[in-house]
Amino acid sequence: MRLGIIGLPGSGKSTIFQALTRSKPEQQAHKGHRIATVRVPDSRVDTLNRLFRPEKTVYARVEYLLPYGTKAYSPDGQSDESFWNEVRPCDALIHVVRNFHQQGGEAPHARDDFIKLETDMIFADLVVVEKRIERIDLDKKRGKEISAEERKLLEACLRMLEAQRPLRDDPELATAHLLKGYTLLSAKPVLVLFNNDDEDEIPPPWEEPPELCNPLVVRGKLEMELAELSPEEAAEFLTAYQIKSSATDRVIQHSRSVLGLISFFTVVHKEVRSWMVPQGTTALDAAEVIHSDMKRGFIRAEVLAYDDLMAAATYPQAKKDGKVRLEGKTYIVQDGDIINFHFNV
Ligand SMILES: Nc1nc2c(ncn2[C@@H]2O[C@H](COP(=O)(O)OP(=O)(O)O)[C@@H](O)[C@H]2O)c(=O)[nH]1
Ligand SMILES: [Mg+2]
Repeated sequence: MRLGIIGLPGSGKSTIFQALTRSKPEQQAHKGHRIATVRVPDSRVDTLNRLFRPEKTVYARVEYLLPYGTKAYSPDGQSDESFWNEVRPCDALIHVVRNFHQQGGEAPHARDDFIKLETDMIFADLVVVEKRIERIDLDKKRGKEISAEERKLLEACLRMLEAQRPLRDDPELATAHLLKGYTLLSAKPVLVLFNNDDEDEIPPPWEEPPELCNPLVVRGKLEMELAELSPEEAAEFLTAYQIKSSATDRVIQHSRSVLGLISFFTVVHKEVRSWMVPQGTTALDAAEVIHSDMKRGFIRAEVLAYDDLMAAATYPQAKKDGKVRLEGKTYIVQDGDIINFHFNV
């Protein structure tokens, strides 16, 4: 899962990237976007570790992408597309909105800032969709075969975007398979992070919030300082500022639920490992996440639910209890499944 960090210049993207990924500040010489991966904490993996005592443990990871470009607005109102192009391949976006006071005193105007970037995103999609429709119509005129279904979907996108609505408001349209290749920005799930002052935990005033995108309040600067501390110092810091869990954990857990992701586990070759896949993933597609050979040579999946393992205490006991099931290609993987794929290539 790759999450792209977007926001107006000065909203705190770099600060939050550093907080989330515990990475170093930007180097002057660095050109291009930055990517850092972070492990997804999961207490079930810790428990499996105690039970199986593997030599190696691998946690599922999320990737954060910090664009290199900035969303600058030139005086003629032209906006630079390179910023958007950097985040197009991401699965979801984290929209950082300034809700802290700037040095010198400018008060935050979170709502306006949010709408400004949101509008820009919708416009960027509109350009893509219009161009594509033109192209299809031209092809049709020339007697080429076109996809009427795709044309219809694009038309539906056009209507929404022209009404200034992000495509994510229509989940079916936003996830339509035929539109995947266009990497439309407003179709991606969004998490809004209000970047607050150190002493402030309150979301910004918002009279009529748009269908707001899973907002979370973080204190970027504070969290960045927290990320630089040793675990012992961090624990003291958390208590002092009454922070229950760090932004890193909250953002990950939140993204998981917003994106509808579930975890399954594998215990093989002395390795316990967690994997994240979208809800509704079949056993066959889950196998492919591990290795394309596993999908190609798929025979069956041996599945044990995490809770059943906990109830039985050991794998052999769970097997005796009849809790270990053999499932086929179309089985829908459930959160917490421990899966042993049988395959042959
Ligand atoms: N007070 C305060 N300042 C912040 C916070 N987050 C970022 N800043 C400051 O705002 C400025 C812009 O932050 P930066 O992360 O570079 O924003 P970017 O342009 O979106 O990458 C820097 O001077 C930061 O130190 C915050 O949560 N509180
Ligand atoms: Mg920056």
